[in-house]
Amino acid sequence: MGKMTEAEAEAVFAEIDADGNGEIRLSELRDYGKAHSGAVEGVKLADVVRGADTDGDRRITLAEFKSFFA
Ligand SMILES: [Ca+2]
Ligand SMILES: [Ca+2]
Repeated sequence: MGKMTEAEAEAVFAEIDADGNGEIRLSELRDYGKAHSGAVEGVKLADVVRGADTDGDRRITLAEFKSFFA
């Protein structure tokens, strides 16, 4: 999508990944969404889950996150 630099995407990923295990679970994304009006950098969280989770395991790795946002 090219909305962020890789460094920005990494910083946002770390913010959402509340337990720091290197994957964003849906519950982490939901918690983040509650605090941030349901959007990350203007992208709706529902679209993040649908678009960023390319292997369909319902978790978003840093690599998936970066390829979606950066
Ligand atoms: Ca996590
Ligand atoms: Ca995934």
